[in-house]
Amino acid sequence: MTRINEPRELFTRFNGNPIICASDFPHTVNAVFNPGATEFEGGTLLLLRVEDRTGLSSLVVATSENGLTDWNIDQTRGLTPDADLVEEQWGVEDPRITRIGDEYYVVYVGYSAFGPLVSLTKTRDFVNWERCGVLQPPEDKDAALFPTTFDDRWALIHRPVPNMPGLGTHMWLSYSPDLTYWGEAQVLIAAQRGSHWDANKIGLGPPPLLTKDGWLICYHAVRTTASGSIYRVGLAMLDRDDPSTVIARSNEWIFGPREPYEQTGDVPGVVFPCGWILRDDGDTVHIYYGAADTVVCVAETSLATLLDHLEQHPCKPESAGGPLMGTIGPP
Ligand code: M1P
Repeated sequence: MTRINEPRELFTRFNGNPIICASDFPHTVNAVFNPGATEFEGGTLLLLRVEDRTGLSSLVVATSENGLTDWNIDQTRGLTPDADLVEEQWGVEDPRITRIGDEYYVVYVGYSAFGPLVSLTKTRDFVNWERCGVLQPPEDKDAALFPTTFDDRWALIHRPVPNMPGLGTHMWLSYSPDLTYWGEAQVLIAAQRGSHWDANKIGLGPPPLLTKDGWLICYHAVRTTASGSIYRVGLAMLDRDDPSTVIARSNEWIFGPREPYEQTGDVPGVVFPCGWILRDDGDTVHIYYGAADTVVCVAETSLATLLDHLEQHPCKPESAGGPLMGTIGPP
């Protein structure tokens, strides 16, 4: 039976959701959410954001053979904030994992006393880490690397926050020859204005996924209502050779909070994906997300469905003054 007001969504939630919660840990944990995801040693590895009751977060590994059930939390693997680093003074959060060769590059939010910033670390085994430093100063979040270079430059999508109210919070793209020095910063996708689902504040979800049509990205948008914020997810496509060129952007959100575990928790009304995996059949996509900043969940879709949706639901230029950028400037 269809429930009242049940929207048609492109993703099917796993009926065993939530797949990981605080009570799965042997010690006191406040919340576990916003995991990065990758295939690792023949299974699925999640890098969980685990917030303890001090309020600070660290990153902990969980693995599963089928990516859905029987999660093994491995507290010997993960990234603990380095108390000697000012950029991790208040914890590490929201990892995005990009595999490059045999290494896993993890872009994460370092919570410094000067504000949240974007940091990079890399690993081969999720036990030993090589920190690569701060990529973007505060306030900046929601960042991930592309797995390839463009004209010998690495590319990073990130989300700086302007320190003037009312200007919106948008997704940016920056390049680097060496993963240390970043420049050529440019707005990639601007938040819309007014009543659009993705008005005012947006940010990247999982790392870009290469498809036949280009780099598929999903991003979250925050809608402010009388009852609080709603975090929903939409799609965009970037040119395969020039990721600064946005080919398409969906005009509607495709995944939003609905289930009780998404509506109840520390921050109700939040779905926040940081990882997705395209399975070996080349079509099945598992998206891993934090729900209500409290638990970890997974949903499934097919790549063909996402590509088709993007094609069928383009953002109309006139609705935003431009499909991609036209929202910047005076209201
Ligand atoms: O509470 C929802 C999310 O809020 C922040 O995301 P953003 O800055 O993109 O709005 C983050 O703190 C995130 O961890 C959290 O899930």
